[in-house]
Amino acid sequence: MNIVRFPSRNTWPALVQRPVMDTTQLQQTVKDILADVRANGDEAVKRYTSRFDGVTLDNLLLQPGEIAAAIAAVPEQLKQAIETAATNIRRFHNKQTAAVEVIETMPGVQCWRKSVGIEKVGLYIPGGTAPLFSTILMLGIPAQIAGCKEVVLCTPPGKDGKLHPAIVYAAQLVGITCIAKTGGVQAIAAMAYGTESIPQAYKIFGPGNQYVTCAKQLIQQEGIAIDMPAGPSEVCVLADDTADAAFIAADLLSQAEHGNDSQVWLVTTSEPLIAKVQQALDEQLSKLPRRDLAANALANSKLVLVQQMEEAIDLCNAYAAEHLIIACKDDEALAQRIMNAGSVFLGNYSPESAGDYASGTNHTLPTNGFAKAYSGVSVDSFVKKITYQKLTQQGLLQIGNTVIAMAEAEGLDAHANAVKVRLSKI
Ligand code: HSO
Ligand code: ZN
Repeated sequence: MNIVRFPSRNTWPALVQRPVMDTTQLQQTVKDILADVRANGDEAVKRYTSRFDGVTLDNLLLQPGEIAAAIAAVPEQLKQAIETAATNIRRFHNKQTAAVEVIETMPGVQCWRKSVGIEKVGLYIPGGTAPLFSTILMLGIPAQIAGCKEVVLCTPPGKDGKLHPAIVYAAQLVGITCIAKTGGVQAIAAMAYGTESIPQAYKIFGPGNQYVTCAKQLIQQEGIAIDMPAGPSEVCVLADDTADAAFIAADLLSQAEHGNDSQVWLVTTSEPLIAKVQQALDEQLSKLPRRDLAANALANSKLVLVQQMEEAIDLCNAYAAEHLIIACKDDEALAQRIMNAGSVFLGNYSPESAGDYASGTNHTLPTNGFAKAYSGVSVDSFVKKITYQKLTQQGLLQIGNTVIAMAEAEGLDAHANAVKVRLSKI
C-alpha cells in the first residue's frame, strides 16, 4: 500500500481522486446491444446470453420447478442466516415510511404528500466471482416495503444454465416473482424496454461492471430512472492509537477482496499504527482465497498519516467514502463531524461486514465521492412522492389575490383567470 505522510491540504484534491474510467470505447458496443434488444426482444437477449455466458436457454424466466429445487439446495444454516439478516433489514427499513400528514397552510387550503411505490422496478445482480445474494435483500426488502407492484430480477446464469441457489432463495424470501436468467447489458436493456417474457421497469437498481453501468447511464437518458452512478467499492478507516491493527487490516481486506479496483484507505494520527497494520495485512492476506484480487486492490490503496484528528476528519470529509469506519476513542463525537460518507461504522466492534450483510442498514451506497450529495438506497429510492391539495371556497378567497398578483406580474393572465372565474362565483 502507498503510505502518504502529512499531505498538505493543497494536495488533497488529487489525493482523493478516484481512478477515472474511460467508457467511450465501450459505449458503442453497449448502444448496439441496447438497440438490438429493443428491436428483437427475447431472441436478442437469448443470443447475447449464449454469446457472453455460454448458455443456450429455451426459457429466460426461472420456472417453478427450478425455484423449488434451488430452495431445497440451500443449507438450513444459510437459510437461517439469510432470514436473520432479512429480519434486521426489514426492521430498519420499515421505519423509513412516514405517515401522511395534512398541512393547512391557510384556512381552507389543505396540502399533503403521499409516498407511492414505483409500480415496476428492476433489480440487477451481477454474476462474476461472488454471488451477491445479500444485494437481493438490500434491494428487494425496501421495494417490498415501498409497495412496488412488480419487481423483476435479472442475474446471469452459470455455465450450467442455473442460478446460485441462495440467489433464488433470497429472491423468493423478498417476494420477487419474476426472475430472469440474464445479465450484462442485455439484462439492463430487457428491463428498460421490456421483452416478450421480461417485464419493463420504470427504475433499475443494482451493481454491475463497466458495461452494465454504462448501459444504466444510457437508458437513464431515455427516461428510465436508475439508483445511482455506481463505481468500485470503497472503505476508509479513520483510526487513532486506540485502534486494533488486526481489526483494521481485516476491514481493509474485506473491501479489497471485492475486486481489483476496490478503494481502500486508512487515515490515522498514529505513526506506529501504520507499521502494525501493514504487518497484519501481510499475515491476513496470504490466508485469503481471494488474495490476488485483494492484493491488486491494496496496491492502489493508501495509508495516510496526518498530524491532528481535526485534519483527519477534514480529509475523510474530502474523500467522502462509501463506508467510513471510525476506530477511535471518541468515535461518537467524531461521527457528529462527518458530513460526507455513505455509511458510518462506529468503534472497534462495528466491521463493515456487519452492514454488508445483516445489521439492518443498506449496503447499496454512493461511491466515487458521490456521498457528498447522494444517499444510499432506502425505501425512499423505491417511491415517488405525490403531492395533493384541496381548497375550499374560503381557502380560495384567502389565497386568490396572492395568486392573481403573482400570475399577472409574470404576464400569465390565463393563470390569473383560473382564480378570478371562480372568485366571481363565490
Ligand atoms: N461491500 C459491498 C456490499 C457487499 N459486501 C455485498 C458483501 N456482499 C458494497 O460496497
Ligand atoms: Zn462488502
